[in-house]
Amino acid sequence: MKITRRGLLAAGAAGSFVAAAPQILRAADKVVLRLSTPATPTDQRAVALTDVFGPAVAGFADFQPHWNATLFKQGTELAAIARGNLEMSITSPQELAQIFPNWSIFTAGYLLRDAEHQKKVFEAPFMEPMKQEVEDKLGVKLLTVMYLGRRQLNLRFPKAEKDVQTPADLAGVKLRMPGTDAWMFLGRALGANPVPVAFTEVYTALQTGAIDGQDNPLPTDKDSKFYEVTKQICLTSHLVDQNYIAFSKKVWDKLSKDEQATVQKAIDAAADSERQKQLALEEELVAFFKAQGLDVYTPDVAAFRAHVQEAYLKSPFSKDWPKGMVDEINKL
Ligand code: KDO
Repeated sequence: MKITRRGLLAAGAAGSFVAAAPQILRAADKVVLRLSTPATPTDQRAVALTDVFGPAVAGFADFQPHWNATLFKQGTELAAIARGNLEMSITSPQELAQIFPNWSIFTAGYLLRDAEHQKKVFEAPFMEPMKQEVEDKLGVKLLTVMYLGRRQLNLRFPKAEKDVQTPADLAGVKLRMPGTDAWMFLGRALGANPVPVAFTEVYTALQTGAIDGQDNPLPTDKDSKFYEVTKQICLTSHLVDQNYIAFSKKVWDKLSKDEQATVQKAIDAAADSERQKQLALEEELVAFFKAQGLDVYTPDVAAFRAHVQEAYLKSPFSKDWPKGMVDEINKL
């Protein structure tokens, strides 16, 4: 199913997705919270949701996660929540930007500095109108921010064959990106030739040579075993990647104030636990990948930063960014 911005917003504005939504599911008198995501069950976001979030809300909610995109395809989850067919997902600014162009600000490379900066930005007062618009027009509450990690280039060639120091070295490299405009733009801004591939297809695409490489944070490269089918990791740290926990507003409004507070506390605790684990893994994993025989090295990051930032400032995306927000973000 293709999500169109106009289609979704029209449904939201007319309230039709609310009217057409099926009854909120209840199992044994508990609210059913189905979450759909392409994340694997061993990914730290999944671990935190299963071990921290699920048990904390178990008094009134039956948390039912579906990993590996088995319930909804990557990128179709927001539409499913808006239409009342799903209660939760792990979304991203890249997905939100397809519907609300101002969210593309967070798809820009080299904007957020680190995990702490990312959390401060999500909680900053200037984010409120953006979150409110998503809630009002799409019926989706963004409950918390989850740190996915710093995205790094991960290629099939050994460094001896392809030494990537600057964006020019990526010319012609078929770099897999998730299939939205914002991700594809990031691939081009890095200097590569971006190819859209769903997350669940990346391992095979690397194995068969359909793509030359992909970008993800180190914990994802380990968890999804991309190191088995690649030869180098070039530490560009081009995006401090963030995910948001999306929650159906319709379901939220049916919860009591106490239940809402419990959900919020539980999801924040899950995000905190996940953030600490991802940060620790990012530290540890360089040694792991080297031990697996991969070349792991730092390129000319200043060259990548200059190239990527210039591409964004000149791009049509930046025209939709809320006025002054880049400065507000940098000030935090
Ligand atoms: C990916 O497709 O590369 C990506 O890392 C993008 C993220 O925004 C996030 O959606 C993630 O995939 C999935 O949750 C799978 O880990």
